[in-house]
Amino acid sequence: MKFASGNSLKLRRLLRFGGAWLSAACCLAQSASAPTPTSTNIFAPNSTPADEIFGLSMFVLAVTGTIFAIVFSLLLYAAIKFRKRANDDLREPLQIYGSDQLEMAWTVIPVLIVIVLFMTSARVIHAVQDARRPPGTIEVTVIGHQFWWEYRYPQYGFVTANELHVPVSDPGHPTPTFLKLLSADTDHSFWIPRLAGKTDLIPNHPNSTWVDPHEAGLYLGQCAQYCGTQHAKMLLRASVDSRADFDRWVQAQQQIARDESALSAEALEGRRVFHATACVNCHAIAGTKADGRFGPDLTHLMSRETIASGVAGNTAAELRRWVQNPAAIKPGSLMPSMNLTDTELDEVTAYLLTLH
Ligand code: HEC
Ligand SMILES: [Cu+2]
Repeated sequence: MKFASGNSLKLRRLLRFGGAWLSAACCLAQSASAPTPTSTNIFAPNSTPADEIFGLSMFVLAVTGTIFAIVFSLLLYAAIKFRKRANDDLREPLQIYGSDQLEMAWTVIPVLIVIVLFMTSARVIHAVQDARRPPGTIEVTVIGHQFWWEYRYPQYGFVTANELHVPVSDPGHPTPTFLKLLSADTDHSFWIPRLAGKTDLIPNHPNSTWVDPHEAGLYLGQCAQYCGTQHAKMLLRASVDSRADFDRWVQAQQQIARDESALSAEALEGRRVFHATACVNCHAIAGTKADGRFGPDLTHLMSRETIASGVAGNTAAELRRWVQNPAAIKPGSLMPSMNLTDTELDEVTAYLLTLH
């Protein structure tokens, strides 16, 4: 069932305009150095769960808007028609007690309206929560951390961070991505408005949601649950890739063999510093001794466009600035400054730049 009718098309356009303003405000939250983000417009859904929720909210808005218009017009009519006039005789009007028809009407009609709203909501909740997983479904485990996202792809055997990749889902041959939502510390909320509704990540209570984006592109979102100081800088980035691009990305993420003889002297020195300091306790780099899980997996750091959950562009300068003092970019971040010397910073940065 689709709720959009001719009239709601106009409404859709109007809301899209309003939504553009909302999302413009939202984009300001993105750092100027991050790549150009695309819309986070909640009125431009592009995936089945987001479509369903959008349709339902338009339907509810239409019903409640109609009630509002009727009640407000009657109120206005009564206030004007029966206002106090100059020649008012100040006598009470005729009092009427009890009308079976009226009382029946204002009991039955609201009950019917509530039933309709209940049924349509239940239908959407069912469609979103109990969706079947067709063959070819991608499974991703999303783990919310203060203040970044961990993405595990158990089917493919790798872990990445902060930039989710999912394939486009062709409605004729759907390949949705199901997300299992977990938290490593406190409550977070996964919300990419154009893909699906908000779903919380709660410690010890696995939740799930799914997306089947209809178009390739970059979809942005935001942790929607206050989870600590840097909640506002816990941005979500989902890259929706064509099937071929997605497969290429998966293959690249699965690579662990790296030829360290090809590293420059500076990068080798950086590698030594990295492995000699606490970096290895918090970060994993597949194929090396670094297997920390407290911070983002850095195996393919350079395959990401941003660092620190979308807050800064992934460039040599930002990486150096980040390692020197994470709090300068993200106050309250749980990565400490390691007080490296300038030379060590240059070396570590050179090493990080080799993690393709
Ligand atoms: C106590 C644990 C801890 C230590 C030690 C640590 N980090 Fe981190 N690191 C983190 C956390 C947590 C984040 C995510 C911060 C955020 O986005 O809020 C992070 C983020 C990063 C990022 C950005 C990754 C991304 O994809 O966003 C890089 C690069 C990085 N750390 C490098 C290093 C280097 C190099 C060292 C050693 C000099 C180091 N870290 C030491 C915990 C740590
Ligand atoms: Cu959060």
